[in-house]
Amino acid sequence: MGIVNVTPDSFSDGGRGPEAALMHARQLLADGALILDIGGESTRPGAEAVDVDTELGRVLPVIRGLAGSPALISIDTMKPEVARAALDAGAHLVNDVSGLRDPQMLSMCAERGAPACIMHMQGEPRTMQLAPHYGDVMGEVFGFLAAQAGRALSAGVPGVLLDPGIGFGKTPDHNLALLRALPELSALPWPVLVGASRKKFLGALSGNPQGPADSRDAASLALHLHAARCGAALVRVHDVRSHVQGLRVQAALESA
Ligand code: HH2
Repeated sequence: MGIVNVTPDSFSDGGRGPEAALMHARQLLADGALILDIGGESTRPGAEAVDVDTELGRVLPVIRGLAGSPALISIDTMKPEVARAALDAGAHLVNDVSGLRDPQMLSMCAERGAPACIMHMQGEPRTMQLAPHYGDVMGEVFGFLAAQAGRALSAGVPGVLLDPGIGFGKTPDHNLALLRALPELSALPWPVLVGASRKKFLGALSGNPQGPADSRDAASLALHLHAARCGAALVRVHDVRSHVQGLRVQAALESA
């Protein structure tokens, strides 16, 4: 899954208006992305929320511009109004970092027959990194995901992906514990998505704590290869080209 941020303020790869974002989306497809995740609101720690019209003004031209391309299109939003309009414009999947906690998002996905990515986040983006706290991080995160999957499917959502939400209300230790436990999440009956691309904790882990976000691509690939070995079905990434190469090599080694 290739990341297409149509935002001025994403922690990486923002600053593109709709036209430049559309060109970027086409490049990610040429690089081998299967799904494009289009987002018009940054969810980086501390980000301010944007209103529905602003978000729609960013994402709809990109989704419409991709009509007729072979891309599967995912809309990265927490707002049911944005998700609905994106589906009307041609999106196929709703990627909700708040994990369908809003009952209107859940019922809208069910009514529209749209599959959803359910991500775990403790709190909300503005404050989630101030003091993340868990009694039992795996139990709480995986328990939330399984419960939301059950709720969504029984409400009529046709399919779900589960995402542990790396960096969303989590310390580096929480992220690592969840990543080490991915085989447990993959053992549940739903496909798993992991999105750690360029996230800040990778800087410290890889001995590059001060570098810019795009200097963390090799670290991102190492982490996502681990996720794929642990059963993740999808990885959400900025640098599609290097991930396609790495995942192909890993798949070739495994098939031998
Ligand atoms: N991470 C981000 C945004 N959306 N969706 C899922 N399912 N999983 C993630 O880990 C995830 C996500 C944050 O990354 P990015 O879009 O690059 O940054 P920003 O939110 O600043 O636009």
